[in-house]
Amino acid sequence: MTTLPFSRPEIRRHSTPGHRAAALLAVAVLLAPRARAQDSEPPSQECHAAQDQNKRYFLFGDANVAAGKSKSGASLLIVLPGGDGSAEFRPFVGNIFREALPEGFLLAQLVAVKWTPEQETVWPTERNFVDGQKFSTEQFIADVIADVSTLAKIDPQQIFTLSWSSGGPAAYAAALQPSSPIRGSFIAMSVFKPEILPPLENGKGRAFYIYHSPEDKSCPPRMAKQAFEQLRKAGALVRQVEYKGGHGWHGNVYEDMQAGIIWLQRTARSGKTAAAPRDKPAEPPAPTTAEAAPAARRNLAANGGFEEGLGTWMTINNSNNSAFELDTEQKKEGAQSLRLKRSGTGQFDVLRLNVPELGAPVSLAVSAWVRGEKVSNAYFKFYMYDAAGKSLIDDVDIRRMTGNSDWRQVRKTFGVPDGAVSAAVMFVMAGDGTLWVDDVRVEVVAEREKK
Ligand SMILES: [Ca+2]
Repeated sequence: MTTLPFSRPEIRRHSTPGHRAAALLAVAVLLAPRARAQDSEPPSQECHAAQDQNKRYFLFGDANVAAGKSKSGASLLIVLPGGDGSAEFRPFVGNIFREALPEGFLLAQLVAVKWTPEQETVWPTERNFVDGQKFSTEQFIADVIADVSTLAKIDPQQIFTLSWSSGGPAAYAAALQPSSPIRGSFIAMSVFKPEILPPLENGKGRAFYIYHSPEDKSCPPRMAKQAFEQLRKAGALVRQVEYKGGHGWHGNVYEDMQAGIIWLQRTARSGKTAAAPRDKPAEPPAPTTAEAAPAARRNLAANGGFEEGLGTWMTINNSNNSAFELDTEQKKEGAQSLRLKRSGTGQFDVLRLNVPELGAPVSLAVSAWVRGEKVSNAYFKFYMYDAAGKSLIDDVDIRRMTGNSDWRQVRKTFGVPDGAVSAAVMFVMAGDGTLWVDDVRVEVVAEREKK
């Protein structure tokens, strides 16, 4: 579980760079020819829209790669951070790009302008302006979309915003402009004040994913409910999702973000053909919370808790120095765990579970409970394969594990590429030490809608 403070988000790193790259490359070659090591920070560049130094933004992702994923062009997520909306959110937004976004996305993080020292509204708009303001956030967003469009073909049906707290009011305003380019808005922990917004009717056919904690003491939860009801009445496609923990990012942050983004993508796509009829566009509020949702998820990893012994788990003892044994003393779940003890050097040893049939998920949350004693170098990895057995994802790492640790859960969410039919979970021992594994899960976060 991750709790991110609201104003200074912590930077979550899966691993440290450096000597990791060489080891990773070797593992990649061993296990999946197409996999390659990746830098821990996603690529981003500083840009200025409309050649205006005040319209500063960070662009995450490779324009050519993103645009190449779909004939219609790349999807674009525009992020309006909360707090002071400053450049300091860049590492956190980098994590959003890496952890929460499906393939084919570019992400533009806008940097708020402080026009005067006294300015309180972080993201001023056409109707909620501040002294000295030379442009509104709506204009800023439009210029960034135009700027990114010079780098890559952007699918006009797949332009979204993600905002939280102080970013929320401007995101509502941008989406409610007449002929707004924004097709969907993920708005988290925000106030909702219709008196400073364009007419809500402008939101007809547009998607809003409203994410709010019932324990939020800073932005009243009643406003989220009001936004849901009034936007729905106005003909918008709205989903309201609650999470635990009050104001701020809590729990499985990136997973929750991804669920919202995927909903926006799907809703925007279906809205293109269905054109959102006036009286019946509404979807009931999702009864999910960050806590409740995982319990209901389908788990594709059979015997992930080793309760049936090794079962279909494969053990690959390349070094002849590893022992794979069930442990009834140390366990996280049920009666036993798997203990992988390696006492010497040699080739990598692997504990592997195949997921022979993926079905049609859009994204998967892969997790395990692990415990370590003097682990010098171990990895938790996830691969997806096409019908020919070819590995389809480049960034297969979930976590590198070293040293001593009590039971902890490690997890990562993966977007499922087109053509993926099977998968495999792997624990790789690249050095000595003892690693315990229990309660391995490959859970369906979102599924493609049945035709
Ligand atoms: Ca178990």
